[in-house]
Amino acid sequence: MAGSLSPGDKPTGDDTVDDSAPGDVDTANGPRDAYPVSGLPALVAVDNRVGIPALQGTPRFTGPSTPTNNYFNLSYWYARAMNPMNKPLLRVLAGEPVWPPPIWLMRQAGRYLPEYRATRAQAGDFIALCTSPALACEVTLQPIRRFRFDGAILFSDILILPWALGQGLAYKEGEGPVMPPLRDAAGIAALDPARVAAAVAPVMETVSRVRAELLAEGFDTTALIGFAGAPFTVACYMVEGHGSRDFAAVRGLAYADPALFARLIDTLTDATIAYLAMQADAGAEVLMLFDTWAGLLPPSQFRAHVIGPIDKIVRALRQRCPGIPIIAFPRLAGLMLGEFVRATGVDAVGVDASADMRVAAETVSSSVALQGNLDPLALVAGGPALDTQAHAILSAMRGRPFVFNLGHGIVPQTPIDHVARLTELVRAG
Ligand code: 1CP
Repeated sequence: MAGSLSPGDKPTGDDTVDDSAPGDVDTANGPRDAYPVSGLPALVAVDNRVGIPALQGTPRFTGPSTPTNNYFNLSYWYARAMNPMNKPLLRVLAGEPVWPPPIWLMRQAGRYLPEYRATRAQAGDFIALCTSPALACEVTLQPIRRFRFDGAILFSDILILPWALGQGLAYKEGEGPVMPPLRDAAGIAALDPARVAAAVAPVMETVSRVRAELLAEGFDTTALIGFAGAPFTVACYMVEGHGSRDFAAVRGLAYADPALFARLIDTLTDATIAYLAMQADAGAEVLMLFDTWAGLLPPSQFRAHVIGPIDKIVRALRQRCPGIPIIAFPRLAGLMLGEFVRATGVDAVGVDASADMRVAAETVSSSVALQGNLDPLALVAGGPALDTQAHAILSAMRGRPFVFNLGHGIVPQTPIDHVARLTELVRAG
């Protein structure tokens, strides 16, 4: 786009402004130099929850390129990018049945991308990657540059919060996260909420950078998703000390010492409220809670340790960050899905691949968006299996607020061209 002012270009004064859409960029050529918008992250943070009235259709100034005209166009483009109604994900989360539906994929940044593996190698350690704003911003944007997803999810991990509370954490190659198991009152008392803000400051800087960079690279329809693990799932790793199939230690502790377990869940609930509010202040436009292991619990425990804390988090965030949409993913909730949504009042619910989306649609009020639920292994398989599965989800969801996603995270062996095929197919409606 020589001769035009596009989001990543620095105006030189001798550009002629063409009439291409402000968001048009040639993403195939990779990132452009960021437009020098000093102070933008601060602006983003302030404006985030205010929104700007609909500007769609506002004519773009197409006269000669002068600093004033370029400023006009840049302001228009900025206003457009700040307008939530230009972002299909935000429209769906506000209850609108946008079609074709927005799409993003859980774990969309990760090992299936060679550029992720390169940045990961550069960072060395996984925690170093999560706490380096420049590198974490880079890996957040990598899948957006390839697929222009409608949601960009902050690159971090659900275990950064317990790490910020003071629990040890390491990521071992081929083994996943490991933490010293926390199973007694002294361990829980040692968790220190006062150290969280300083420990997660780099994550907040990443949020602000990603928000500014999305704008600078022309992704003005992509919404930034901040996230945390839900208290039960985070407690699973903290008590067990590592991943597990059944998390027997945490489930056992919840029965054996309910008061102690409640103290852990309460500490995590309060810390999660603060952590998510910080992300909203830093520029996240959507907040998501991952409750990966919710489905391990029988109904009474599900109500106590999944619905209870998430309800408290949602109510607190409605007060502290009014207007910010909240998605929850209570994986394998099964027959508890409807009660979960009614009791927590989330704006959208992530549905795992075990659920039939038609049944989910009957269970959940049509004002609440559904998100899901393609089997990640159908994405690995590609071909007719992928097409058939994706079309079945689309036809079940047509006419209601819906966000296309996987039923769980993308796996490392996923071929990149299958992701490209899926985005094409979903965007064809
Ligand atoms: O590079 C590597 O080898 C590390 C792999 C990795 C990645 C890419 C881990 C370790 N975490 C992440 C990023 C991550 N994790 C994101 C942001 C990126 C994105 O989505 O694009 C998010 C949202 C998470 C969330 C997360 N971490 C969850 C909830 C969602 C889910 O997948 O169920 C859970 C359970 C974790 C814990 C965790 N962190 C990492 C691993 C390998 C695991 C799973 C451990 C296990 O139980 O086996």
